[in-house]
Amino acid sequence: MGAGSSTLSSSDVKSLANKTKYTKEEIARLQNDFKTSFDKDNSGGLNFDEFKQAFRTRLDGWSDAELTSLFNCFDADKNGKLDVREFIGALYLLTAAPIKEKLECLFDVFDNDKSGFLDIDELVAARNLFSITAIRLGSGPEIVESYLESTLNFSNTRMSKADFVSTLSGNDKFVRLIGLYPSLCGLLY
Ligand SMILES: [Ca+2]
Ligand SMILES: [Ca+2]
Repeated sequence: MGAGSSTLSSSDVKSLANKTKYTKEEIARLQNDFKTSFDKDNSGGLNFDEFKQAFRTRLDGWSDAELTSLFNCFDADKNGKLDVREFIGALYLLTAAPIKEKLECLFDVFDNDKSGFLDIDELVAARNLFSITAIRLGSGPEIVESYLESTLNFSNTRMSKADFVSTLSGNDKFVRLIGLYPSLCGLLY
């Protein structure tokens, strides 16, 4: 790693373009934004604070514990910072990725004990965040509550990842409610 981690090789660009469907030009722009706007200390990676700053618009309302868990999902090589590949992967997941991929990541964030199930405490934490976020983004509290009651209710003592994903992936309503929609007006963020 080190100095090279804010630069992408041509095979990196190719594999990112494949996975994310970003064009090579978009990837070049993201790489430039990463260097000039987000990696403030020029370390070649975003530390936790830089990550929070970079995604503050979408993730306002998330607690530090939830953000840490999300950060760890994106930090594929577990070195405590997001290099440019991990950053582009994170941005893709929070915006343009298929709903299923977003939900799998969210499940991992809330499955605190990595048991493969959301137990009641974890489900409560997830519902709280989703509710706060959806209301902050302008949804009416009653609508949000009734939607969450019809999807993430507490009738089961625990919820598997497969249930979580299938329950919430029927349409894009959920990811829209919590702000993880593809960017508007052709913006990448
Ligand atoms: Ca990393
Ligand atoms: Ca669990």
